[in-house]
Amino acid sequence: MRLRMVRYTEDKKIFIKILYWGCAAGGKTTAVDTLYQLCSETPMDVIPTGTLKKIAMASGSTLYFDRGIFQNKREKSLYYHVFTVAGQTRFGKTRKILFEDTDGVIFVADSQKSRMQDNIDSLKELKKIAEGKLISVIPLLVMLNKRDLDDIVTLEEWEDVMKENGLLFKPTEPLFEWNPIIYETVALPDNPQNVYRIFSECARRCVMYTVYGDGKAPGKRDIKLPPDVPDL
Ligand SMILES: Nc1nc2c(ncn2[C@@H]2O[C@H](COP(=O)(O)OP(=O)(O)OP(=O)(O)O)[C@@H](O)[C@H]2O)c(=O)[nH]1
Ligand SMILES: [Mg+2]
Repeated sequence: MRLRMVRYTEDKKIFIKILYWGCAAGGKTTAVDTLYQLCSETPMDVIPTGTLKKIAMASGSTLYFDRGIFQNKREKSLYYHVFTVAGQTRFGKTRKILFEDTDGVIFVADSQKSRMQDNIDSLKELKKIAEGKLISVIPLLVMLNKRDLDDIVTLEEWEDVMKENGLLFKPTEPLFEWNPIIYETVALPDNPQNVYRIFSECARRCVMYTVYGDGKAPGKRDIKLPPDVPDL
């Protein structure tokens, strides 16, 4: 594998950094908690190593970040460092630092209509910090979370937000095939929806960008079959 973005350690371990980003109380910590639980209890293609580290306030809201490490079961040298940012507006500086060296982003949007402006502000902040690298260099996926609640936006309404922010390409545009998939999710552990699927797709895209795109979104011609991408 030709690797640029992801990091090696001396003992040949490969680390991929996946960041959950979004406004306060959107469900980032819950999603990673549930991911941990799912991968611990059911045989999945990744396993958590150690416990999930959470630095939170008494309210449960994240103060600095959460961090979990997952190992790919087939490619045992491949690890995923999973972080969540602290979503409260006042923690902007911490979020900027945490963004450094990120290989893939999962944007967690709170589906409730009342939270739309907060989601949009958070998306714009992410765009600014990413300096044009989203999708072209850093794969992006979206959790449209809390689908179990009432008074939520439709998938189409969220697609419009993505289009308005230049994050959803037309079929004629080169990055179209790497458009962020918008997953309708429930992050709560009792009846989770799409929590593992989105993580798995993000991890897969990070590896595809690295192996076939030399750290960028690969073009169709760059992808040679059969892919030597670890099966996630
Ligand atoms: N109904 C519902 N509630 C959810 C869902 N996901 C998270 N929550 C709830 O939303 C609240 C906030 O969740 P957190 O995971 O702490 O949110 P966060 O994005 O980490 O927030 P910050 O750390 O402040 O950035 C908690 O009460 C969760 O139980 C969901 O899919 N459905
Ligand atoms: Mg949190």
